[in-house]
Amino acid sequence: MTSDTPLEVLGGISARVFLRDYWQKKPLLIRQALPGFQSPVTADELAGLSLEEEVESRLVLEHGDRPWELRRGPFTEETYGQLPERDWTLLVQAVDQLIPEVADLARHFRFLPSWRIDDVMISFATPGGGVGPHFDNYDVFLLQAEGRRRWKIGQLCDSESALLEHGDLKILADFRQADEWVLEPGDMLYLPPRVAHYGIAEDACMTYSVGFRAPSAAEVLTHFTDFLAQFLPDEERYGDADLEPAKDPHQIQADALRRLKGLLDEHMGDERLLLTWFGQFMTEPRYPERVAGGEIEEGDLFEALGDGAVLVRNPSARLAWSEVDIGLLLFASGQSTLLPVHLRELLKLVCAADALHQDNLQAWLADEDGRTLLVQLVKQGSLEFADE
Ligand SMILES: [Mn+2]
Repeated sequence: MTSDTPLEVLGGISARVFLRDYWQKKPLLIRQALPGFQSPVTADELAGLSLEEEVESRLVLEHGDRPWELRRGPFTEETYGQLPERDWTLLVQAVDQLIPEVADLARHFRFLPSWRIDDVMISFATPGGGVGPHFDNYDVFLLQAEGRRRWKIGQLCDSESALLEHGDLKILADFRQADEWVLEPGDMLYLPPRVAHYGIAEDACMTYSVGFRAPSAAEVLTHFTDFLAQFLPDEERYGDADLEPAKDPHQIQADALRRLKGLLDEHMGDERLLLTWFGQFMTEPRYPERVAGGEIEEGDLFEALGDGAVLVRNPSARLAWSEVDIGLLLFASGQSTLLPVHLRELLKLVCAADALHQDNLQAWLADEDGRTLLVQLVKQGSLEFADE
């Protein structure tokens, strides 16, 4: 399969054409992107998840204690007993980390970098339910999983766009409709960042939102400079050994600016550090407490593998790899490790394989660097034993 192969999930267009014409540019409605799609989660199971302490969930009631009332989970059985018949939505975040069949959806999006994917949020709405007209700063694929939802899309928004006076939800004061579709199970709508959208349940319905992450420019600058600063000793300062006699001692002259720019360029231009920071930042888990790991003896790990144990990626872990002048970098849940180039295939395996076991690890179990890496990933929590 090449990037020019027509993809059913993109309605028969290729990854190349999608990226060129739609990605981050304009919406794309894909009828029957996943024909025959059956939600692996029922509405009851989704409500069940929202009762759990560690699960991030919200309810939006259009006619609650106030218009567009937002409630945050965890909820109780009573919460659901007291809800009206219609016009409310339950949203549960990161269901892909809780239900493996939902995580499997990621395989349909391999034409995009996996480290750009944030999570799969699932929403269940009663008839008339919706969260109001709004925009997001992220790309999203909205997959209709059950029932029908009417999606209206509108204008391109930004932080200047007028919002309703509402503390909790960012609802647009002004929605200028451009298009409207009713999505049926298996249909999918791609929305680039900042396009106003408004989904209303036609009947009880469930929608999967495959959301992407992209750092803001402000985040890149503040986080990268914080990261850089840890490597800079206090004595490294603005220096002006080339100072010329001042014409006016009160004036900051152009040469001061030139020295500052030189200082910034010297550090900000370090590509290896930039990549290291970026890989760590993009693989930071959404819920770090779920990537805890623990102590394990190297001998015990390899004995278990020899006895048929299987390692899988922690569903809350994030992994990516890259290449630098002095070797390979593996990014695992916010940490980076510099590794020798001969581990390339192992890194790919760790990032992509459904399971790691004696058979596919064979070549690496005799390699000292490979063994060290596997132990490190288990201790760190990015890899764990599959429950049999
Ligand atoms: Mn949205």
